[in-house]
Order: sequence, then structure tokens, then C-alpha cells
Amino acid sequence: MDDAGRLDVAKMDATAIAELYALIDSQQGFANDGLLLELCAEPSEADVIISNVRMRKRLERHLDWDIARQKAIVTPEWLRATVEQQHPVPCGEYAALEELHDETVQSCPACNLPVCKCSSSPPHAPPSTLPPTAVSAVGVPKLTTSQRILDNYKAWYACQRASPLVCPNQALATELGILRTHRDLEGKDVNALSYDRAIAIIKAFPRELTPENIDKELVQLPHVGEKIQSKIREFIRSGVIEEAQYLRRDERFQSLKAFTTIHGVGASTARTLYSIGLRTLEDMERYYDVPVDDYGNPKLEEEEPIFTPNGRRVPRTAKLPDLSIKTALALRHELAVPIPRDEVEEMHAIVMAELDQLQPGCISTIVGGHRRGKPESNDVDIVIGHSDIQNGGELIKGLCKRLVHRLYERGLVTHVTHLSGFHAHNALRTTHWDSLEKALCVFVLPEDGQQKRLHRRLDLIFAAPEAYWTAVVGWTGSKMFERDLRLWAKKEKGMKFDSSGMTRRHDSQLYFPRSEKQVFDLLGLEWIDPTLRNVDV
Ligand code: 8GT
Ligand code: MN
Repeated sequence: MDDAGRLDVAKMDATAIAELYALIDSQQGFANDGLLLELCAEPSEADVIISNVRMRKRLERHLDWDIARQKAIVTPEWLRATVEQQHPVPCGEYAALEELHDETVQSCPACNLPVCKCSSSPPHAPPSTLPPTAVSAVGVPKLTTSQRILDNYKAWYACQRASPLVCPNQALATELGILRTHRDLEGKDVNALSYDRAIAIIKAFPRELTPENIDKELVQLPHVGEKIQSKIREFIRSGVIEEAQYLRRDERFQSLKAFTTIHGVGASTARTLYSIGLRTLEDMERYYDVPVDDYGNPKLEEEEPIFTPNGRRVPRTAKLPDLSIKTALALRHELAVPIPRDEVEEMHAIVMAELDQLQPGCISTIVGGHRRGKPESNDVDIVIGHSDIQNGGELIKGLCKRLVHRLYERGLVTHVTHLSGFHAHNALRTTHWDSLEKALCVFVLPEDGQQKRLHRRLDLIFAAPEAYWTAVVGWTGSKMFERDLRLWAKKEKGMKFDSSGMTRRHDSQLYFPRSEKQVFDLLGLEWIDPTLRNVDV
């Protein structure tokens, strides 16, 4: 929060700033009517600047006048009204400086929206042609991860450390990851977890480990026992871990690893398949009786779409096909292709446009690896909620199923594996699997000219308003970040945390966080940016 002084809005106190954060946070990923509020660190990048300063002289202490004249400069009331109405309100009435009233009107994003709020959008407009307009607000500093967190790499819990996507010792982390996967595939869970914890420490370690510094550095780090220390030393000395090199060539390791790439196949199923003699994914295709095309490639047992004479697809009425192991095998070549960021966003836009036709007012956040900054994802995870805090729970009950059926009718979803209804957050549950409405789907974008689109995995998670931000935190990951978050909540705070909610253990009181930041606040944790939650390899 170092730039607080620079931008702030001298007259705003901490509570006011916190409120603005929460307001903006509560709208993250809110793309209805083209509204997308986003904080930005540089006033020059903002469309809207929020300020309590009413005089030119004072504003100039914080902001270059030439920049100020190109922006809409409004009071915090503008943000409150915008969030309340879920639509950018005209800035003129909220101009912070009388002197800049006209400039503020000119730069007002409400007057520059692609679709006027007053007219409803045409029912068949292709969703991707209407990208949300970004409305940025400045004057409140962007949430930043503090230096204290960046320096905190020796902390016990992963949710107290900053873990970048690629760390200075990434090759070491990857090599340890092979050993971790091996322990996991062989059912040695405790051992695998030791590797997970050591890898997590390496991911947060801020400097390159070298033969010169290794002795001094290693002994100070938690979670790195002697056995793993010796593997790390071996890597730093020689550039490889011999056991990992051996495993890469080992037939059993290769087979088990290949089997578990198929959705629905865990380590123990993989071991069973190996024990009955299967070695390759082709063996597995034969075993699961996957049909093949004329060239011997696996193919889907898919019904042909039916079209009316004027080219409209006839809705399918049959029961939605299950995302079975057999289906995942038939689609394995497509599902193995990583999804670039822009395609993730395209899928999100299409899903939300369809959802808007079923239930207006929904909010959403793309979570998972995408949110942590991965350039490519293995699947797309979207948390969906409703902006109506009072009635949102009722409004989205059953919506997951309805959305998936609609997507299926449009040919956008081909398979789905898991639909579950809401259960109340259950504080006594011992496992971490949550109880929101979820659908794990296979999704395929409409054909783009001649280019056929690939089948993709899509996870939709519907959360009631009180569980929206815990779901966002819970599904942003990475896995070990989540694991330590639950452990921290339990051991250090006497709380139960999972994606479906947050309760105090002694009296089961349920909390209702209004933003992601509030989830951290309630857990007594400092903010960590999603891009610094890459605790796993
Ligand atoms: P990737 O999809 O590119 O491989 O990377 P990812 O997005 O990090 O992995 P993911 O397997 O899609 O998981 C995303 C996050 O959701 C992870 O942090 C994981 O812990 C979490 N997660 C599941 N399944 C479930 C679940 O059923 N409940 C909850 N609460 N979290 C889950 O993967
Ligand atoms: Mn994912």
C-alpha cells in the first residue's frame, strides 16, 4: 500500500478506502451490461478517478493536471451508485471538481458504452461481439502483496508465502515434482505430501540456490527433511536427480502417469489397470472398448446434430451423456491440448451470455490456473454467483443444471459428469470436498469458419452469495495453497474453511465475506495476489 500516500485522496480515511476496495472487489468479473470494474495502479490507465479532493491545488499534489483533464474525476458516491445500479452511472452529477465538470462528462464511461442500458440487447446477438467495457477506478491503490509477505519465504504455511508461477529454482521444483508424482502414483500419500511441502518451500524461495549458498540456506527452511535435502543437494551439485532421471524411463512410472492423465482415473485405478497387464493408453482404449475410426484413431460415439431447413439446430432432448472414462479416452488427444488465455476468456464470455438469458444479474470469476496467471490451462474453472445478496441464493438454485442443459441444447456442452444440489455448509465435515452446485463438463466452442474447435474441459461452480468469495478463493488454488489455507484456519484460527463457506468452530457461526480481501481478513491472513499462489510445481 505504498502508493496510498501518492494517490490518496488525502481526505479518505482507511475505512472509506476499505469500503471502496470491497465495492470494487464485489464486482470483480461482473460483466453485465458491459460493466467490469477493475482497479489499476496508474492514474493514466484509468477511465475513472475516484477522489475526495475538491480543489485543483490539492488534486495537483496527487495527479498531473494534464492527466486529470482527460479523465472522469468523481466522488466515491459515483462508485456506490454504480455498484448499486450494477451499471456505470453518468459521471457528471458526481464530478469531484467543479472546474473539471465538463471534462468529466466527456470522459464518462457510462456515455460510451457499446449498448445503451435503456435498450435491451438483441436476443440473438453473438455474445463475443459485445466485450465488456472496462471501467477502471483509481485513487484507491490496487491491492498489492506486501513486502512482508515477499520476505516471508520461511513461513510455515504456504498461505503466508508468495509463490510465483515460475520461481528462481523452477528446474529443481520440476525435478522434485517427478519424485512427488511417483510417490503419489504408488499410493505413498504421506511421502508424496512431504515432497509437496518441500516443493512449496522451493517455489517461494526468492534466490537461486547454488553450490556456494546451499548449506547455509537449506538448514533454515521448514518442511525440508534430510532425505529431500539430500535430493536437493544432488540437484544443485549435478543439475539432475538421478532417481528422477531413472523414473522418466521407467515403464511402470510412464504407464501409471499416462493412465492418470485420463479424467476419472486416479492412482489406484491406474495401478489396477497396470496389474492386469495394461501398459499404454492404446491398451486402455481396447480395454474400455473405445470405438475407432478408419485410421484406428479413437472417436466419440456422438449423435449427429439435426438441423431445420433454415439451418437452426434442433434441440436435443435426450439425457446428457456422462463424462465417463470411455469418453475421456476417446477425446484424450483433444483434451490434452492446453488452452490459451484468450480461448479461456472466449469460453467464459459465451457461457455467461447464455446464463444471462436464463437468469440476469449473475456474477462470475474465472478461477483455477488462469487466475494465477498460467499462460495455458488444462481446463477452465468458473465460479458463478448472483449480485443480489438477499435473494441470490434462491435465484441461482438449480441454475447449474438449467445452464448445462441449455449449453447442451446449443451443442456447446457435449458431456457432463457431476451435478449436485446445494447443501448447507457443514462445519463438521472432515473431508475438504465442498457442496456447491457443480458441473464438470466437456465444452466445445462453435466452429469458427473452417477451423474446427477442440473439446475442452469446463468446470462450473455455482455458489450462493454467502459462499461466493470462499468459492473464488477455494477454486483459485493452487492445491497446496488451499491445503494450507484450511490447515491455517483450523490450527491457528479455530475456524473451518472450505469453498462452500467459513465457520467459527466453537459455535459454528457462519461468516459472510463480501470480497476476496475479506476472506483473507477474516482468516487473519495478509493479502496474497492470485499470481503469487502458485505453490505447486
Ligand atoms: P490446470 O487446470 O491448468 O491444470 O490448473 P488448476 O486450475 O490449478 O487446476 P485444477 O485441477 O483445475 O484445480 C483448480 C483448483 O480447484 C485447485 O486449487 C483445486 O484445489 C480446486 N479443486 C478441484 N476440485 C475441487 C473440488 O471439488 N472442490 C474444491 N473446493 N476445490 C477443488 O480441482
Ligand atoms: Mn483448472
